[in-house]
Amino acid sequence: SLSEILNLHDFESIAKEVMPVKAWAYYSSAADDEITIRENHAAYHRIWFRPRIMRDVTNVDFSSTILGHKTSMPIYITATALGKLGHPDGELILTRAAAQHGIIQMIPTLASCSFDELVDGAQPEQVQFFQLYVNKDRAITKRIVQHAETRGIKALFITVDAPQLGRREKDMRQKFEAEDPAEVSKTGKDNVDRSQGAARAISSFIDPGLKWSDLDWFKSITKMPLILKGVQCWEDALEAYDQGLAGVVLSNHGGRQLDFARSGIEILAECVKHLKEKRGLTFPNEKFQLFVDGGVRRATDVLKAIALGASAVGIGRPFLYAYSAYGPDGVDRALQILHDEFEMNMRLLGAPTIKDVVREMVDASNLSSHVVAVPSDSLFNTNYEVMQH
Ligand code: HOC
Repeated sequence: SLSEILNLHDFESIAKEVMPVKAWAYYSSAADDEITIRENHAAYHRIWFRPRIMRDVTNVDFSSTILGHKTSMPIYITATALGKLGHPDGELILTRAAAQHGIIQMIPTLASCSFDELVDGAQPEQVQFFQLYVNKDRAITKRIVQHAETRGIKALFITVDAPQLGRREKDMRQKFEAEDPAEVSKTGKDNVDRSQGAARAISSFIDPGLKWSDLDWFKSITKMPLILKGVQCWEDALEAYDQGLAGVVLSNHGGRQLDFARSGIEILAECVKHLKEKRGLTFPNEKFQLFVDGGVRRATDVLKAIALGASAVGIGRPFLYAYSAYGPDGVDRALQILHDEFEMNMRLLGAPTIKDVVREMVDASNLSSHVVAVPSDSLFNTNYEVMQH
């Protein structure tokens, strides 16, 4: 039962047992040998805490802001596609959970629910972001972006790590039927290859021709803050800063694109160093924000990212597993667990507020050592099993 679920890993183990194979294959799959998806999580195991003592942690407050908007915890629900594969209500479950827990949801381009359904499902003051896949037909992209702005979306996260689909072999072994209930409306029903999994069927419209100079066009069609999602080295983070963007998400797309891409948390450390050296920036920074996603399963993971300079951290798959296994109650429980973990770990760290979670509280000297870590949790075991087949 749900009361036996004690951490975010548990949802994954249960989801694997109860989800339809096709849905499990799509959500859990990652590129090639699934090395990066494991590294995303394992990298956090190479960072250690340096807690401070006697700092009056009777009350701890882990509320924060993301791009100037309040959040009850320094996390957001990141974009993931095809939400109805796991539950008939799909992403709407996440919209409601975000409202209930005071956090921000990033609406995906490839949601199973329509964009308007997810905006209409939000509370009046609820903040939502939008994740954009850029269409080969820029008129469509312009319409989507301007509609998002009109509907009150507060920031546009442009995905830049997917000029071509990574090979997710678990997913490729499945067929994605035309009548699948998770079918996304935007992609059209014809001329798509449905024989090799969901991702291939839904992604043919994405433009591999996207380039830096297109940013001027984006700036001309919207006033929303622009953030690049999928930056993987300091050079590109620096370029984004120089182009006047509001931030970057240091992400490898949940390990689903380029296998052997490094973890977001490792890229974070690199970006903080180089943006300080080359532009004098310190982090967290209100004007240019760094976000991380991939492999986050514990509040301690989030606190490590915050200490290293992230403004907030995106969490994706765990919420999909939570609602696939338990419906809305699962997501509620997942967020409650994170809440409890924040409270306890901030006390133990000696940080009464998120601003007190500073660089000196972590030892990241081994972060880039690329030791193959073998964490004994379900994320590792799940993928290890897959690799044996
Ligand atoms: C070529 C673009 O984000 C996923 C989704 C959709 C894939 C788009 C890839 O499955 O990771």
